[in-house]
Amino acid sequence: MRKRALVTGATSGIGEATTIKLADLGYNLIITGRRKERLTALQKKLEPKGVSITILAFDIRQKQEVDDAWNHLSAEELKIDILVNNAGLASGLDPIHNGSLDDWEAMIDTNLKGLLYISRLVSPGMVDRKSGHIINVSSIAGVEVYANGNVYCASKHAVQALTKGMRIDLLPYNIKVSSISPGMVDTEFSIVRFHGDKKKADDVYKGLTPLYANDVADAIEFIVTRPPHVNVNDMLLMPTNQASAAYVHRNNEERD
Ligand code: NDP
Ligand code: 8X3
Repeated sequence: MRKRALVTGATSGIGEATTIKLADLGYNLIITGRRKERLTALQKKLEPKGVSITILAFDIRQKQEVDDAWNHLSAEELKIDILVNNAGLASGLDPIHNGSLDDWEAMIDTNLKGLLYISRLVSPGMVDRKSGHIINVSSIAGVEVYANGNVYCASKHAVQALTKGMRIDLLPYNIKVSSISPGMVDTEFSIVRFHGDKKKADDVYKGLTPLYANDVADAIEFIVTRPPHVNVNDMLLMPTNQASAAYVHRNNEERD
């Protein structure tokens, strides 16, 4: 029987690339995000591969929406082998004294509370079946703090702490818990961070070759294909042009 994975934030970037990768590996999928039309397009693209794709469109910050979507799943769909907690965002890049409370709440509600809402629903089934794998998409921002990254970095540091806590709590139940911590990945991330300002977003990746969503999906493929006795605790994945959160080399060469 095919295994099933649930990927949050599958409408773009890392989540979309991971969904495609997992479909290629033969997983049935439950894909989530707010933009239903994108989920539907992905479903149409992947179903010809012979896998089943279930769409759940909801705002992960709204607990009631998350619960309602969850209650639509069949008993079969509730058996989730892999959970990829990917949905997330940075909103704004301001010093702490100028920060917007709305931006802060969006990041905390999505990156932290949303991840918790989903994990609280999915993990009991894994515990009952004594198997499962949770992969939390963290960031270099969960390992280092950089100027004006304050609340985004705090939210990803919290993801790192939760990953460790989940691993300890789920240890008796044969459940793997991993995190992946990428540096700069060229997705819609910076467009969202700069509230739709495409020019500012493009400047983030100017003159360097960033990671692409598929590079992160490749790493997630590595994480999920280890043998049963091996768990990848955390994987830090950086562009060659980025040494740390703050040190970036812009060589202006053509991208790979
Ligand atoms: P994208 O903006 O391309 O994708 C973000 C995804 O999260 C979208 O599918 C979006 O779906 C979903 N999402 C955001 N807010 C909500 C919400 N309120 N409810 C439901 N879904 C939501 O960015 P990335 O692919 O880059 O980001 C994916 C993850 O990777 C994030 O957790 C991010 O922090 C992390 N990351 C990104 C890096 C980068 O440089 N790009 C580096 C390190 C980590 P929709 O808008 O349809 O709801
Ligand atoms: C996204 C990468 O460096 O913008 O998590 O924080 S960074």
